[in-house]
Formats: sequence, C-alpha cells, structure tokens
Amino acid sequence: MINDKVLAIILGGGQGSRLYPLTKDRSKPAVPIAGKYRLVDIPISNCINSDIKRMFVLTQFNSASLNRHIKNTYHFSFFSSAFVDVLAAEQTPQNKTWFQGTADAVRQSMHHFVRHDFDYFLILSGDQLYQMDYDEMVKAHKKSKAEISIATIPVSAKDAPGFGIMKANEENVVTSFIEKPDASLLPDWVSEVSDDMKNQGRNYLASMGIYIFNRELLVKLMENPDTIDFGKEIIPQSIENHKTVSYQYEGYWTDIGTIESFFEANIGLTEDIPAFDLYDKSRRIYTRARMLPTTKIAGTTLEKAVIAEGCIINAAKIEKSVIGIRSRIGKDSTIINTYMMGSDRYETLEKIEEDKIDILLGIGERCFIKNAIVDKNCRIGDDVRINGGNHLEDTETDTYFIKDGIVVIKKGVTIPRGFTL
Ligand code: ADQ
Ligand code: ADP
Repeated sequence: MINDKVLAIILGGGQGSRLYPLTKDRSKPAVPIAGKYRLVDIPISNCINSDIKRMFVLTQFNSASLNRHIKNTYHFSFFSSAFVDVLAAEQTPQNKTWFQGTADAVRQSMHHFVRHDFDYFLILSGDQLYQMDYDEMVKAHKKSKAEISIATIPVSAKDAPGFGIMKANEENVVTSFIEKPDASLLPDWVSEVSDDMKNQGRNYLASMGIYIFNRELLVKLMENPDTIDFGKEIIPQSIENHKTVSYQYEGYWTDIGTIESFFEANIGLTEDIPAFDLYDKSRRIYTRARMLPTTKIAGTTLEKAVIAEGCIINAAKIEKSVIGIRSRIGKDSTIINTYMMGSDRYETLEKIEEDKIDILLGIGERCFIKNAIVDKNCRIGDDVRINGGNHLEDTETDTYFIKDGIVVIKKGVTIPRGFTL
C-alpha cells in the first residue's frame, strides 16, 4: 500500500551544533543510534509503517555516509513510486545562500517537491525518537478540514521553554502559539489535559515539530522569502488566517537533539521494558541489512546490556550499556552506562601485522569506561580509565568532549594505553 496523497519532508538537520561532536564530520541524520540504526531511520520507518513512501530528507551538508546509508537501505520495488531522496543545501545561480532555517530549507527545495502529485505535505524532524502512525494524523487532518495540523504532546513546566507551546479550543483549533516561551510567561499557557497527563504535571501543549500542510497553502506561504523557521514564523503567522488544528499524541516521544537527551534515549533502551519499542513487528524500525556474523561473548557478566551483531566481547562486565555493531572489547574491561557505537569494519590479523597496528579498533583490556559515548571506529588502548559524571567540567580536546558529565570519545580517535580521566 502507498498513500499517494502525502509527500513527507524530513528535516534532517541544520548545523547540528547541539549534537557536536557526533556531527563533527557527518550530517545529523547519519548519527548512529541504538547500536545499529541511524537517526534518519526513525522518521523514515515511521513513514513506511504509515504507508507514506515518498520522502525527501533535507540536510545542511551532504555526507557520504548518509547517502550511502540511504542508498544501501531503502530499496523499493522497481514498479513502485516509493523513494527516499536526500537533498543537501544547494547552491544554484538563483540562490547562493546556504539553508538557514527550516522554512528556508523547504523553500529552497520546493521545485523538487512540486514535481510530484500529492495533496498534503508532512513535515517531520529528524532528531526525535518515537513511533507514530502518521496516517491517523492525516485522517484527523482531513476530517477536521484543517489547512495545517500540528502534532502536540503535553509537557511539564520544566520542559516547556524548549518547545513551541500553544493553546487550542474544544475543537482542537489552535488559538495561540508561542515559540520557546520564557519560563516567566508560562502561567498564561496552561492547557486542559487528560488526568493522566495532569498527574504527571504535563500541563502545557507542546508542538512536536510535526506538521501537515495542505499543498497549496505551503506553496503559497513559502513565497514569502522573509520566513525562516516553521516554529518562529510560519506557524505563529498562520494560525489567525488558516485553520490550524492540534493533533494530540500521548505515546513515547523524545527529542534527541542534544548530547544529554541522545545519551539518555540510547541508555533507556537497556530498561526491562524500554519506552521505545524495537520489538514490535507492526512498527518495525528499518536499517541497513548488513549480514553481520553473530556476536561472540566470553567471560562477561551482562546486566541490562543491548548488544548489536558482529561483536567480539571478552569484557569482565557490561552494565546498562548499548554496544554497537562490530564492537570489540578486551579482557577484564568494565563498561557501565555507556553507548559504544561500534565500528564500520573489522581489522584482519594480516592487516594488523602489515600496518603494525599498535592499538586495535575497539576497547582494550582492563579498561574502565563509565558515563560515556564512544563514537565509531575508536581505538582505546589497554588500562584506559574514563570515569564520566557530573564531577567533570564541560571541556574539549582533540580526542574527547565532555558535556553534562557525559564523555564523548570522538569518532576514529586513538586513546593511548593507561590514559585516565
Ligand atoms: P527545534 O527542534 O528547536 O524546534 P529547529 O531548530 O527549527 O527547531 O529544528 C527542527 C528540525 O529541523 C530539527 O530536526 C533540525 O535538525 C532540522 N533543521 C533545522 N534547520 C534545518 C535546515 N536548514 N535544513 C534541514 N533541517 C533542518 C521545533 C519547533 C518547536 C517544536 C520542536 C519540537 O520549532 O515548536 O516544539 O521542534 O522538537
Ligand atoms: P559514519 O560517519 O556515518 O559513522 P562513515 O562515513 O565512516 O560512517 O562510513 C560508514 C560506512 O563506510 C560503513 O558502512 C563501512 O562499510 C564503510 N567504511 C568506512 N571506512 C571504511 C574502511 N576504511 N574500509 C572499508 N569500509 C569502510
């Protein structure tokens, strides 16, 4: 089945500065999550599961790894109209500027979109973890005869200043909207929410950054070159003149646009019943089919560990950690509260000898790693101790970056034997 009325636009990422250094040399949609996926797999899978199979991924900079991942992952039948296309910020004779905000990004690629036949634009963010049936939202949009629909979720006063906050009437029509309000303004923005949400202290209706626009309306709105962002301009300027409806969602949804939220979302997968369900066949998350060998483990105590395929693990203990594809962890090492992304390749014994490789890919022997994100293709020598936590100050060196107590070991670096942090 394919929904031929909807075209999905995935906002793959601006500068990605909040996810630095994971976005240092890859675009945000290509950031690896949950041991074997990439960020962009989440909205793409949600679309596929909602029968929306025509998608554009907009990104500020085109990374080889993003294109390769999409090309190698999403093959649709030759006879189908389905596609996932990446559009990177383009420089054309008419337009010499780089994408700026989300509306700019959409405006600059509009000529690609309007070639297709569809009635609704579905605009999605690329940095959120959730499973949602967009088809339900499209149905609600049609039923309410709205011109714009915004997916919304109740949030707490602590979280509200990070979102677009709105108020809606009994018919769910949005009557006012404020982008990222100052905490002092919040008392004016309390909404009536379900008892369950009220009990959790979630009294503010936040935009999830997921929008449906009627095709003609968005084409028209994009003709005004002064609008830069959906949240800052398009939505607040539209609600008066165009029927805008709130589509309320109460399932699991989290923004993973910062190092801390990205880390928490990954570590959250190790819970007994994770809020994000990777095991539901009807809401499958797709990724590249890699045909990796199984994981081999020896002498390791595992406690709440999520381990991807193709790993070779001899660690003493792995606790509350996500271990990504092709990870290698040496004897007597202890890994706690850590997301190790894994490697893009194996090193063969011949190669190690030939290139006189001293510190192998992965984590060496007798290491202690806690509260860390180890990016792909790192070489961590024996006896390294990385003890992340709030006692560490935010800082950056060539090989690591510390933010909110989380130590991020940068992609592809070598941490020498005996290094201690
Ligand atoms: P933010 O997420 O802060 O708030 P924004 O920075 O505009 O808004 O990003 C939205 C999405 O677009 C993100 O996935 C981002 O990576 C991506 N993006 C940004 N600039 C881009 C560009 N030039 N090209 C491609 N992609 C780009 C928004 C809304 C709020 C709402 C939150 C919910 O503005 O109202 O509450 O999302 O998370
Ligand atoms: P990312 O930056 O997204 O983590 P990369 O750009 O490093 O990823 O590329 C990941 C892909 O590139 C992998 O699927 C892997 O097959 C391939 N790759 C990267 N480096 C090498 C290498 N040195 N040898 C063989 N394949 C590689």
